[in-house]
Amino acid sequence: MKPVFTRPRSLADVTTHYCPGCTHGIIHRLIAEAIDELDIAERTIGVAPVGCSVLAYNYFNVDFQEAAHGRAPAVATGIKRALPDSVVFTYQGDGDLASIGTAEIVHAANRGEAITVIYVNNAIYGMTGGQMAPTTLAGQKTTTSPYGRDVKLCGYPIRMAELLSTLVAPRYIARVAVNSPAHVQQAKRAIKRAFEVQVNDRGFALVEVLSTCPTNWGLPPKKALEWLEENMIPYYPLGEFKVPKEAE
Ligand SMILES: Cc1ncc(C[n+]2csc(CCOP(=O)(O)OP(=O)(O)O)c2C)c(N)n1
Ligand code: SF4
Repeated sequence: MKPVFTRPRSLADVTTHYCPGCTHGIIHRLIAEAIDELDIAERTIGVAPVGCSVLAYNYFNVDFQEAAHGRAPAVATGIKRALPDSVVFTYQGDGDLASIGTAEIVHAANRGEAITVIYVNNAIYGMTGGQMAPTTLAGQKTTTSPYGRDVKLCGYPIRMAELLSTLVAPRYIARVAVNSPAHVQQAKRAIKRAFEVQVNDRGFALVEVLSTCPTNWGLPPKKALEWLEENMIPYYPLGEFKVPKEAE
């Protein structure tokens, strides 16, 4: 019988440490599928963040480098400049990219570094116990905002895809979600496109992926998928914010 669903070659055959129902695993799979389909595994180098995906280097069959918290775009810049034929991607949570690493991502995007950024927004600091992130929704309860995020005190949740889209240099910026089969298909297309932009020498590409954290949201996995649909997507609309023009 012909198998119709197999593990992508670029995804390591190991058990991950992610919590049951966490969608980090789906995003890993989509990245591995894109790498396989573009046949770039031999020249791909991932940059792992600090956060729940700190061990991402164990889960892909490609070369990897660990970066200090938030610094993945700076590390990726160095790798890509030293090895221009490589395909370099960062994998970063919202605490990593939109809080401690805000400067690094804004300047790497503004310089138009030819890297691919996979930005996982789960509206919370997962690894460290569910503290408020810059992306935590207004009124959302976390361990450091037990009465809900007060925007007067903490500001509004940051829409990174829109913010980075105002820069001239980035070529591809999109926001997707992985809470339903249809959204996973869209996410797959966007992630593959973000790698294609780099392979075709077109510069900086970023995909923001809305993801769940059932553990720190205090929800069972299925409810977490619904919470994402009902609460995150209205504030973080899905779509492509920057697309390379054919002539570019
Ligand atoms: C310089 C520094 N500051 C703080 C920390 C603690 N820390 C580790 S992970 C993390 C938050 C990670 O959250 P996020 O990037 O959203 O990823 P998630 O765990 O939700 O996937 C923090 C604050 C650290 N390791 N280094
Ligand atoms: S703490 Fe949250 S983000 Fe981290 S692995 Fe568990 S469910 Fe996923």
